[in-house]
Amino acid sequence: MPGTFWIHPHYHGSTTLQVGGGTAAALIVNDPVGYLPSQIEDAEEYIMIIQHFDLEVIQGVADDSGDNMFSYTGNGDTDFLTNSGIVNPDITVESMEWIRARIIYAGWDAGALDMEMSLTSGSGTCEMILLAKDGIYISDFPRTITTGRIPPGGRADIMIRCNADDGSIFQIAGVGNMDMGRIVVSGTTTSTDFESWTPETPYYLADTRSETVGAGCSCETRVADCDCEGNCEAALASEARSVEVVERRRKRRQGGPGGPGGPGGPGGAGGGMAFCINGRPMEHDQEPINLQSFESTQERTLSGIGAHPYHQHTFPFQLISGVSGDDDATSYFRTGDWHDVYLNNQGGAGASLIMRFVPRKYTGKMMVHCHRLEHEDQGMMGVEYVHGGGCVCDSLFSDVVDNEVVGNDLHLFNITVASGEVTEEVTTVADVVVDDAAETTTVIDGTESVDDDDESASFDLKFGIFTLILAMVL
Ligand SMILES: [Cu+2]
Repeated sequence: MPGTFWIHPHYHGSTTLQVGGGTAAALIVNDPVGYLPSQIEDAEEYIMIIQHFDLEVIQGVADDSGDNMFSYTGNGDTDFLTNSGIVNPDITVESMEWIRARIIYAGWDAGALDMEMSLTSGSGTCEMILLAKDGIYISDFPRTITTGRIPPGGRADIMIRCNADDGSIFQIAGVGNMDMGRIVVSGTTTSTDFESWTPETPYYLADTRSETVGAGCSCETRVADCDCEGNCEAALASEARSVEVVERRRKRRQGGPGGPGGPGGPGGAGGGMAFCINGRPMEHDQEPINLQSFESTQERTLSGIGAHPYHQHTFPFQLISGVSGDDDATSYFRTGDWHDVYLNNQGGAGASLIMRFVPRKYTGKMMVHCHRLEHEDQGMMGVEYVHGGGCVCDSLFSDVVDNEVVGNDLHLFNITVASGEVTEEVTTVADVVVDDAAETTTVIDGTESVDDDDESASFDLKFGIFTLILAMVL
């Protein structure tokens, strides 16, 4: 399905520093001609890459990780948003003109974007109509929303129309009411309200709500601390690393080198500073959280999604139940919607969600992680594994029995790590050595634009100059 996506580096342990330091770009898959209703297709598009620069926090992350490349000299605001590289840009529209905002919240921190618009000069009102989330068109367009609750890492395509006097100004704000752009009304035109539109749905986004979940394919994914909660057998192989990661983090928090720390007992990694999924921190060649049976409907009960933005690679997932706020007329989240990142604190931090997806086309690893990237860097990341065998919850590599899947397009890997055996060195933020020679700087000129009838994936940056600083240490 065509839609709004983005790219960012993912070097484990340095993701916060790199994304929080500015490395992000839009990836737009254009709509085929005639795919959308003409009023949407004809609307002017604005790509809004929303980046949060909290320079003091990022400096702290750089210090924690031993990085000496990031630095800033502050003589003003150290905590602000940019909109495609510009602080609080003006977007000039005509009264009653529909525009399509492709909003990418290139977020790395805790909260949702919570985008809202308010009149600051003149008179009038603006509407926000949700069109798509995470690059997937919603099935109940047009849905009026009042708050764009885009989780960190999430995207939303929102149709915006202001009915206002000439010269009126609307402030767009997000992330704790910081400025993210102004809509300036100049001139007037005519338009009509949208009629309902249901997108053509590709096979991989077929509705899963009435599907039968595959045998044994209903599993838990707990985005939480490192308590193994009765699933310690699966977590045992990671126990030594879990303790190690936590000890290193504790040392950084204390600001000194500290001692080596004790090994701790099973589940002894707690202390409130550990970031795990299903009791395990991320590690190289990690045992899968769950094994997925290829082309079987998967169901996950996600916990922790009131506080941690859960992000899943490869396969978007459909919201099945437990969608907090679903009964609001203007809810950003609704049962049946598709997402690839989900954070919804309207049901409290302890809220949980049941979601489904079907692994098709690809087998092999499917990454999941918290999109509060400091959590991810410290271990709140994991891998599921799609294979030709059956589903196994809280699995180990030793459970991987069948890689012979017809249609496999992904590189498979042969894992020989037996249950309980630890063979890899720990790599944490503190271990990453930055190679100065690896730094490259790429500048994309913002004037580049791609015709609407170009169906290929394209970069299309409409606001000014956007600079990518790629400091990949691969
Ligand atoms: Cu988190």
